[in-house]
Amino acid sequence: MRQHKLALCKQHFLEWVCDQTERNINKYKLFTKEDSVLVAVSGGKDSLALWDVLNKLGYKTTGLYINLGITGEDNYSNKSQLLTEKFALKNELTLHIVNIKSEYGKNIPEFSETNKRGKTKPCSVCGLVKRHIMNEIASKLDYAVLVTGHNLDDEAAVLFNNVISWQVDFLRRQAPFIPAKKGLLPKAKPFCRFYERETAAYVILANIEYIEEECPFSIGSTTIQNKQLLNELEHERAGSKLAFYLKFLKAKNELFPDLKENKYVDKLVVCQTCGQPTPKPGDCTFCRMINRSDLK
Ligand code: Q46
Ligand code: ZN
Repeated sequence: MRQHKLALCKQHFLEWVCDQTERNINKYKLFTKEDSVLVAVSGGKDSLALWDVLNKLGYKTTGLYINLGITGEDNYSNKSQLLTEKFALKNELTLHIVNIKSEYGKNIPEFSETNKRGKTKPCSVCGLVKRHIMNEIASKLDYAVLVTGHNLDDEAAVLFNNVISWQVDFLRRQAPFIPAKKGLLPKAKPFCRFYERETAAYVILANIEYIEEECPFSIGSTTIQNKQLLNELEHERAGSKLAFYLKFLKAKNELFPDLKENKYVDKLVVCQTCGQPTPKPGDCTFCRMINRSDLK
């Protein structure tokens, strides 16, 4: 690992990932061994590696898998659900499964087709649906925190995108831990300092079966382009991706001296249909999408 000036054998690498995860959890005060933790699992390497590590470290975890109904050549959603179920069974862990087609009548591609103003990008619909379901399940079942497998490459790509378009509100909100407020469950990213190569190495060395194919909708996305650019930079200057992200976290207090106020969260009200937080009175965006007459 050029970025850390470190080389480890298999056994020590697996231990290193567990130790570093524990360190991140403590450093960013994400959660404790007493908290019930809901892990959002997609069947991909990051979320399965995270669930495995948290389980090994003795945290109280339950998985949440959302079947998005994405097919493509490899039947992406069904395959990833099978692998997630297999992992849960092997490790005797509880897994909640939500199938959006059975629950809400349409899958992600269908939701993205049926919009009054024309087609919406599948990833926008998908993000909205996932955020809604994750927050709903976590609050209903009383989990203390929702954790996701976002790694350093994901965080650096989002940061890069928000910087080049100066999305100040998004920059303000980007952090390894987002505290609870007004019906929004706390969210934590214990893997935010791991390179994608490190989580990939972890699943291979720990013998975890995961979905290797990417979601067909991710091909050519801005996030993937940003990741490629950052990988080129990383290739020239090892450690630059980590420095970009960590120095941003450090600079945040200076950039946003009023960081404790969160204008977005302060404005939230309760959705009249589902009871989840929404920025405007009435129905939230999710309920509007589900109830829109052209979807029936
Ligand atoms: S699953 Fe959903 Fe991603 Fe596929 S449709 Fe886009 S957002 S690319 S993490
Ligand atoms: Zn709602």
